[in-house]
Amino acid sequence: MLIQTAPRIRSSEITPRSVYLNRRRFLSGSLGFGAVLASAPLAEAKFSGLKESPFNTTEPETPYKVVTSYNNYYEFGTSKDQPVKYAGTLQTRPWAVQVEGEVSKPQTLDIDAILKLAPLEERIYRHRCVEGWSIVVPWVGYSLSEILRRVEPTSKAKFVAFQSFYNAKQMPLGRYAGIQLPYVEGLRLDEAMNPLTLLCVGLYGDILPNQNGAPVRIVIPWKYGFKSIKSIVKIKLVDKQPPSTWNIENSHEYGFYSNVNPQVDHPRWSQATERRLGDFFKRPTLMFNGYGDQVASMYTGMDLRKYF
Ligand SMILES: Nc1nc2c(c(=O)[nH]1)N[C@H]1C(S)=C(S)[C@@H](COP(=O)(O)O)O[C@H]1N2
Ligand SMILES: [Mo]
Repeated sequence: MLIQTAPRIRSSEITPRSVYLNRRRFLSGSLGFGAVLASAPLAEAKFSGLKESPFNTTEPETPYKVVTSYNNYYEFGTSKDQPVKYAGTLQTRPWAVQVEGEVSKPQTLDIDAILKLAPLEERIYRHRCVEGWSIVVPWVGYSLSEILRRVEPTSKAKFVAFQSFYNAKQMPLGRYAGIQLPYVEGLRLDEAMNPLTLLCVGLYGDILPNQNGAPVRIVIPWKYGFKSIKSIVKIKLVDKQPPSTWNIENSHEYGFYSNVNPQVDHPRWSQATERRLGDFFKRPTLMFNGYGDQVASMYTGMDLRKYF
């Protein structure tokens, strides 16, 4: 499913990593955006010695500037240019994530414990938004399964429910979001345990900017972007399919599974193609966003039109 042509020599292979990360950020920040360049921290990126992941795509990465200034984060405004302007009010310390529900060892994990729980990897994933655009992002994190294993799910655990932080003072635009907050999402347990499902704490070798879901989010590369819930404070293992924000708002248009599928159109537009941000031409969208080898077997025998 994931067809890779001639291996691309990444600059990371010929340049010391810290130099490369800073240069990459510098370059991506300098594409005509002087203001951002001035404010971008050019100091050493926070994470070093990141493990390379076998799941990395070799497609060109979307510039840092684009990934961090064209966002979807309704708590900080409903248009794509608002989160970068308004997410500064989010307080990411102290921060804890409660892991509870159908588990033998419930835990409240402080963000600093989360950062040290397992070796951090760089995961360069394609990310496909339900609205038809896509990006390639070098995320930082580790498999969510690392945390789920440690809390020991009971035999009743069938799904995982996630909840974002919500605070009206820090997120004054939340009341105009037009969706119920806090933002909630969910996965089937096997989807949550899949090694591709990332507990994400950074991008481009650095910590997550607030607008991208600081200090910790989930990234699920074979599903539409709205499944990748930001700024999480709760992970609850449950026995029934949990509610998910866009399904609550419009169950006709947004299903629970929301696997990227070029054959199942959104009621109001086609999902057959996508525009990679920065590209002029659209490209075909791949089944499971190109991650079929890793995930298709989880859906054998399921009617993906019914479970869209
Ligand atoms: N809490 C929360 N999480 C969220 C959203 C949101 O509005 N609130 N938007 C989702 C959508 S629709 C997308 S496409 C991705 C965007 O992630 P990015 O801004 O890092 O690219 O975040 C998802 N997670
Ligand atoms: Mo999205």
